[in-house]
Amino acid sequence: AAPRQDSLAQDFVQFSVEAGVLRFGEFRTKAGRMSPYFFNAGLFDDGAKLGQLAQFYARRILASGIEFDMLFGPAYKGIPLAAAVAIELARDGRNVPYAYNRKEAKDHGEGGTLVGAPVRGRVLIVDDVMSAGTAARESIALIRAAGATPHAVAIALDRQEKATEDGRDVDHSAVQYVRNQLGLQVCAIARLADLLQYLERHAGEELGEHHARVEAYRRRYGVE
Ligand code: OMP
Repeated sequence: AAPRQDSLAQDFVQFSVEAGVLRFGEFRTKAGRMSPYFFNAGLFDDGAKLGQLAQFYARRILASGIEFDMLFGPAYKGIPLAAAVAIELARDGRNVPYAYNRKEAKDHGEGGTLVGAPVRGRVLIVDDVMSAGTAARESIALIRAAGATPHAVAIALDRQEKATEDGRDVDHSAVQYVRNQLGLQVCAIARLADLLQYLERHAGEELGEHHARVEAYRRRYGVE
């Protein structure tokens, strides 16, 4: 049977393609893989796009049933994300505190300086993309060091690919690691599977031509 279509995810993939955030070509990922697609959340670069993005996050977060006391946005890309999602959640009747970190402090070995609301309770990390999971581990350590509980992660895109450990591919994805080993809940607006479904829906069009390359990438680096 064909997998069920997730309409929020489909709408989000379409929005990302139209905004030029999700692009097709040849890109080198942080883990050094040559990817036929790349999601650059920094290109949600005007008020309207950032507002729409925040609506997608808020809808996914509220529908997930994940419980949280505050939001945390990891520097740099997570900062506007957490701020925008906090505004959107407040509009939806769920006003929660938010905080973020400075990167500079970490360079001086001070363990990261936190800005915004006091970091306490169950913290929901708002980030852009999870590939190998490096960024998530850093945020988790910062939140623990502040004496709070890293409880969940909300991301825009789960690339559903093998995480790396000491430069080698392992059998689980970063999201699976964060969920199963670190015990955090994770929700993603869209996943690689949704992107593939979107490209399949556009078979015969220009967009559909990327399906084979993205599918080949999934076979090589993807997880179930
Ligand atoms: P990990 O920290 O290894 O999970 O990789 C996530 C980071 O990779 C993101 O925060 C981005 O800096 C970058 N990235 C994207 O933004 N979009 C992608 O499609 C792929 C990556 C990536 O390099 O893997």
